[in-house]
Amino acid sequence: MFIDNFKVESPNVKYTETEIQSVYNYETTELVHENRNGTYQWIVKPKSVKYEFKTSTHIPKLGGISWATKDKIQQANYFGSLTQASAIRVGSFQGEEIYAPFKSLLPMVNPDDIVFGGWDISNMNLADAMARAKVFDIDLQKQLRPYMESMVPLPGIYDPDFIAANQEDRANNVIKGTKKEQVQQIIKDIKYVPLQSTIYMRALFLWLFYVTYSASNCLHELREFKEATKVDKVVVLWTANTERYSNLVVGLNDTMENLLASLDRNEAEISPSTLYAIACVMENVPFINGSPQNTFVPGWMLAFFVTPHYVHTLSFSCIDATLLTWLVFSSGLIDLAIKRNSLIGGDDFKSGQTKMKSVLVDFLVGAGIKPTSIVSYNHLGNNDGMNLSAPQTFRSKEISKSNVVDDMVNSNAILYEPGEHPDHVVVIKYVPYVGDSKRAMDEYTSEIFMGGKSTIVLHNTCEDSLLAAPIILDLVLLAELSTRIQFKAENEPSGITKLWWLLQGKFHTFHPVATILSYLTKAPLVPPGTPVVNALSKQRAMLENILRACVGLAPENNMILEYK
Ligand code: NAI
Ligand code: DG6
Repeated sequence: MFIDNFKVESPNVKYTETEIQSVYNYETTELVHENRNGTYQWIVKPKSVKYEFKTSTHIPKLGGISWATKDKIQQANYFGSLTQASAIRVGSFQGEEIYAPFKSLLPMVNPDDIVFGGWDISNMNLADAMARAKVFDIDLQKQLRPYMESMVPLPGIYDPDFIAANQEDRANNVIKGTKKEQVQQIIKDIKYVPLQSTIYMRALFLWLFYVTYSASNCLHELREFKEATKVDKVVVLWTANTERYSNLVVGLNDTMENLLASLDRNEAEISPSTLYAIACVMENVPFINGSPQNTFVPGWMLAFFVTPHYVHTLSFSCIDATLLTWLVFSSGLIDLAIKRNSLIGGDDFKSGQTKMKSVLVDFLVGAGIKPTSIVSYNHLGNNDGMNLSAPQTFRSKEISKSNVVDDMVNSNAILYEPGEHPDHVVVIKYVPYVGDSKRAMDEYTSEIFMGGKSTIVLHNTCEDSLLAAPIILDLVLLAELSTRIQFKAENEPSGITKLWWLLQGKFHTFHPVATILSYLTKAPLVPPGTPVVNALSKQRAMLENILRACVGLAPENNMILEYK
């Protein structure tokens, strides 16, 4: 049975005019490695931590359309969106399982209410861009054209060093000036851009999207912007071309101070995506990177102690380099986002092949089967495929597609020796004729019982853009939602994020590096020192269970003990 929505009645949950408050007992474990009677043992202690959550129910402030295809009259839908088209189990009623929409868990922005705007280095209006993309049926395109032809992107930040040379012809709409001036222009755009008229959200795809709704951080300049657009929060999402990787350079982008000083010096190694991200963080506007490049330039660097109190990186001097060396996590941009408590998330939309991989490998390893070779091949003919035909941009994609089975492999030492890993190869070819209809072919070879071998082959043909658009939407909706949730724990668990919590005082928001978005990205960005989880079912459970906690519901445990 399916219900539209529900309300929780519990002494642990209170619905007020402005928020939902919940008290939640987080049942977890604490591990201790102890010497007991001369031998070291792992002791697992069950542990309960009391949390309090509060979620603002103020939802910051597009219709129905149908069109003829050769098969039928098609209605617009949000298929492929976790928040809009998936369901959660609420419980059992008279022997029947009851499900409700995922979006009924907590108040979320209705995607129909999103107002879009954005930047692009190409000045093509969205109606022409839609025709050029050749994704939507012609009848739908005809209906959408009147709404889209007046929508022209704002000039974008272009740096030919970061994307493929084959993109140069498109770059006719660019912001001039130094990098700092470009950042200032983006900030101005966020504040004052007169967003285009309300349009059918369902029509939008494959453009550099940005934006929408609420950032309540008050700048009085925002008033003009809000009045013009009737929005009160803005979310920016990078879905522009894949850039090459930026180099992590000591003194350039390793700390917040160095990054901002490099901006002042107009340093060449700051990519356009990093510039947009800086502008957003400065304005406390959530920024999500939907492409594979390392926009936030995170990395581990060799450092050394000069005194017990100071850690210096190697660029400063090598006088004391003989002293203790140390690996330190560095990212000027993550540093900036943490200091300004501004949400950042990424990297790279997880739309098809990788999603399948993070399910299949989880299933194989979880079943005690040992994947030994994974070969993922795809070809496509859209502009993304053309840009990825350059080795340096392909490399960014290769990296984000390659690390997605690490946590599953590392979870099973019965199958894998320490450091052992399946052969994993990723190939992408540009074949213009197939357009947006991407072909993805995968071969998984595994070792099974008594030296046997099992080979699974998958072939998927699918419009690339139609997989990505709902994910873009989910990222924006969930990022916005997560800025409205605050929580505190009775005893804050230890760990790398502890410092963050201490800075926050009592109730605090999630860590600005939004791991809550992991389900939607190939290479989830996590706070320094936090484990990366790639297994799709775990990512979904994490997200669903956190939202359940916000309304005082226990995590979905699938035990169904009442029927056992
Ligand atoms: P696209 O090439 O059709 O669109 C990218 C747009 O960005 C172009 O209009 C281009 O002019 C513009 N652009 C390039 N550099 C810019 C800059 N610095 N500032 C502003 N605009 C700029 O690409 P598509 O297919 O929309 O993909 C976008 C990104 O999303 C790519 O990085 C792609 O790898 C990633 N992605 C796409 C998926 C999908 O479509 N299924 C899935 C996963 C990731
Ligand atoms: C080549 O693979 C084009 C890419 O941009 C993909 O469409 C995108 O990365 C999707 O990857 P996946 O693995 O999530 O299907």
